[in-house]
Amino acid sequence: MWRLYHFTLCPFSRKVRFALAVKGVTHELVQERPWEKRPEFTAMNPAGQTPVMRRSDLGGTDLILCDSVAITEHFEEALERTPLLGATPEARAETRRLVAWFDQKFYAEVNAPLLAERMYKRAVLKGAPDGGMIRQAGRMADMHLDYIDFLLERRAWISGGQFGLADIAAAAHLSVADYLAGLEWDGHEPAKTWYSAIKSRPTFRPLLAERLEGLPPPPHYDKLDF
Ligand SMILES: N[C@@H](CCC(=O)N[C@@H](CS)C(=O)NCC(=O)O)C(=O)O
Repeated sequence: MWRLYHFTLCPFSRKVRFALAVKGVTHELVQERPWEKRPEFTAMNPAGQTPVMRRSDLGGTDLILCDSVAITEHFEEALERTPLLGATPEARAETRRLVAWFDQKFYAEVNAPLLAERMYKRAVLKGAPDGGMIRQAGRMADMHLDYIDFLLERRAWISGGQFGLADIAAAAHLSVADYLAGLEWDGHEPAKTWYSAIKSRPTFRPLLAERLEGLPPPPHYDKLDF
């Protein structure tokens, strides 16, 4: 059985959890606070970052996978069922471009500042968040929602013609920003319709049910009609 070392509000962990659920990979969850830098954790991943996956029941050396892209691509290669990257080289390039968009651009411009100000400063350090940083993250989030609207006016899913890994990455990152009250959905109908469909999936519901102690999400967070 696989173990996934994750953090509830880590978007990269959420991306892996959603992908594992869609592909039907059973796993146990271990909650890890990466900023604590537990020696046993950094021994598995020298980068000290969630997510990490470990399998200890193979006999011999444990198998350890680190980094959300390496993990999701590993399961794409290892399991043929429910392909998530696309049917052609061009489709796979587009899916990978958008996974990188959310993992790099959305994370840097929206989730990293929101996590620093609303989660780490407030819930861990018990300090006051920087309002200017939060407002700037909100402005960037709005531009990202505009871009998602633009894509969904031209294709059925963010990945392209089929649901895929770019939808999973987008949903993982947006769900964290939404938990941290960083998204204003009004005026973004295509994005809203798409996210409502994602929220109704049984493979995504467990993520929406989870809470971080002392940091509740806004009331609309897990509602299908928001
Ligand atoms: N490229 C990595 C990024 C993972 C990442 O940045 N995880 C954050 C939590 S959301 C973390 O562990 N940060 C602690 C650190 O960087 O020291 C991936 O895709 O898995």
